[in-house]
Amino acid sequence: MISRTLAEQWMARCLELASKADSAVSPNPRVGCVILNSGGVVLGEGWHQKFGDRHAEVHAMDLVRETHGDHVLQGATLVVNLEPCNHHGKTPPCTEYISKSGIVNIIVGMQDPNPIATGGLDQLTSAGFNVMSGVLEEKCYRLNEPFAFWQTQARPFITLKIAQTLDGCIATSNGESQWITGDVARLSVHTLRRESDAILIGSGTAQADDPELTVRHVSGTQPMRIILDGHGKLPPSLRVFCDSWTPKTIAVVAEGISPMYQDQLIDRGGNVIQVPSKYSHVDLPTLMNLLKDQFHIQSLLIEAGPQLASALLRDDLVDRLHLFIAPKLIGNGLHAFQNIGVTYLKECIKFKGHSWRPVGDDLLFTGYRHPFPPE
Ligand code: AOF
Ligand code: ZN
Repeated sequence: MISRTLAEQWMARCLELASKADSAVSPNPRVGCVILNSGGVVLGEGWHQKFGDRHAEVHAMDLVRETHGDHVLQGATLVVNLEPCNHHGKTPPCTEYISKSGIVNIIVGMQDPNPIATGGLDQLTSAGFNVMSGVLEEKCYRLNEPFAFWQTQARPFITLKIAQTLDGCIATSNGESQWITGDVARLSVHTLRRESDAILIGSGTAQADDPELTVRHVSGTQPMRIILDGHGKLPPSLRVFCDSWTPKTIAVVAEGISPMYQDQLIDRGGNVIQVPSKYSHVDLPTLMNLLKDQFHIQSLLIEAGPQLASALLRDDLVDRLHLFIAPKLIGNGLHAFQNIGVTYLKECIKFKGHSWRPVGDDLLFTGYRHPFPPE
């Protein structure tokens, strides 16, 4: 068995491979796998590419066999960020495939939170494999936190994305907001989008920016586009209501509202859903439950203005915050947040497991609301 330090290096590679997956794998997890020979040299790599397809471990083993033949797996090490599955789902259990392969060492990042598929580690341990587990466990968990959340929660895992200046402004006082952050940060937003099942914006953002909400700067599966338009007042000419991705558009209006774009959007394959409102705004918790139940959305990226961002925080509907900070000042501009329910310092909304990463000229803060290990 290789050292823990080496195992961590290969696990980091598994996470890179897993990150190639976009929402095409949803609601399944993002998984990458590396296979090493008995001398610790890499024989092959695989990743889970599409819902219903081969699991990462099987993909990697198949590639090794095709390239080098069956015999090279004798005495090999398999590294994977998620516990190999132990169930008959759309594919047979990976544990079975591994057991017949000649592999002897298994290195795993995290246990499978899916109660139906877990048990692989115990199974492999009792079958006599050398097992090393919990390698880069927190990183593995954070990569698949939407998948873990999906197992127990009634709504999608929600990521809030904000782009602001050093002094917390997302626009000037006359509403100018394009662009606060630089090119590199804007590109990385497209990567965040391609990792999500759906992107949601409020009517203010839809009206002001007329965004396409595509992943055009990176290749990948187009996520669903959800437009919050409680009063149904947005113009039918907005791109999300008439471009080639309209089948991926869901407009959300309050109960009893039929917006002008309704027929046009439905004819083009899009959706209009009515959600009960509270204090003249669409009830966000109800909407979120519906997005899971009806549209099977596991990870939701919200690109919000101040009203929506603040409402989400008040309703405790933010699980991860991505905050881009540009090295600029605006002064008297529009602030990212309004009332978020904090009066006393002890009530501040705090983030866990956070990181700060330079992205071009800007800085990206990523923080989580839920602890690791999960409670
Ligand atoms: C994946 N890809 O690489 C791994 C998974 O219905 P199935 O047969 O595709 O099984 C899905 C479950 O298998 C999934 O929820 C997870 O618990 C487990 N592992 N799934 O899609 C993979 N390793
Ligand atoms: Zn599997």
